[in-house]
Amino acid sequence: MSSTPFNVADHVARITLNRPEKLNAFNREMALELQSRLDSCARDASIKVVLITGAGRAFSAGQDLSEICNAENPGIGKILSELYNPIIHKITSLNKPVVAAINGIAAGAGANIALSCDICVASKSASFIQAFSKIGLIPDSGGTFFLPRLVGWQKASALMMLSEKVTAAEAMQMGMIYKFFEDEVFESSVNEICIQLANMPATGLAYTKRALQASFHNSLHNQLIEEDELQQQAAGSPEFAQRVRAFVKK
Ligand code: T3D
Repeated sequence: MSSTPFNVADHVARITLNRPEKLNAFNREMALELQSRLDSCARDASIKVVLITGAGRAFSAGQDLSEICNAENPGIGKILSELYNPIIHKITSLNKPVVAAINGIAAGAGANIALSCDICVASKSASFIQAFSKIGLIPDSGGTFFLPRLVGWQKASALMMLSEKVTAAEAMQMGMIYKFFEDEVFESSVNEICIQLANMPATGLAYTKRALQASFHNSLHNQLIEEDELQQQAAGSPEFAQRVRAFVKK
């Protein structure tokens, strides 16, 4: 059985992390399969939105720790460069929105993959834990980049050093995630967000993602130039012309 089943409906690609008996901890196979799913999403123009979620009671417990103890393990340096870093690059460079639907616990690399997505929402019973410090590691998979930008340096530092678990409500309050939903309406609420995104002008969304990312390294001056360039391209898209015409007619 696939460790990341994948299906496409209504222009939304749904990728499910699927090792529920291990809380969807990443072994090598699942990490490589997720990479390949993200490549498929990049290639397929009919896909407008990508949704990543987990099977069972977890989103993902991060690296499968039993695999680290395996003699065939390629070593920590390779795990990051071959498995997690490409996942983060593929999510952030995809020119379509990626939604993380956090259905349960998200720990370690699982939590940080979630934070690298464009919109991260959670069910009320979900929780987040950096978990790395407990086992003597540093937060990876972009955690030291995303978390301080989302919640501020002090909170990020404390959450990472203490490996403190935070609830979905706390995560929303501190700006780590966009929203949480009651468990009963979580799936339908996530679907609504995805369908809404799939029906929006794709070029504008792709350039919004690009502009936000550029802001991480640009000065204000250069960011204004970036916005100017991207806005001209967005304004040149057929979607813009159609939407404005429809608005004016109405
Ligand atoms: O080289 C490198 O590895 C660098 C990359 C590192 C990236 C990372 O992600 S490092 C961080 C790795 N993750 C963790 O340290 C989290 C470990 N898990 C936990 O702390 C807890 O399981 C949770 C807080 C996530 C959930 O706790 P709880 O009480 O709800 O569940 P549990 O009973 O601990 O786990 C349920 C099962 O899942 C259990 O298996 P069993 O006993 O029923 O057969 C447990 O062993 C398994 N499991 C949970 N997390 C992992 C795991 N198995 C392998 N790897 C895991 N990460």
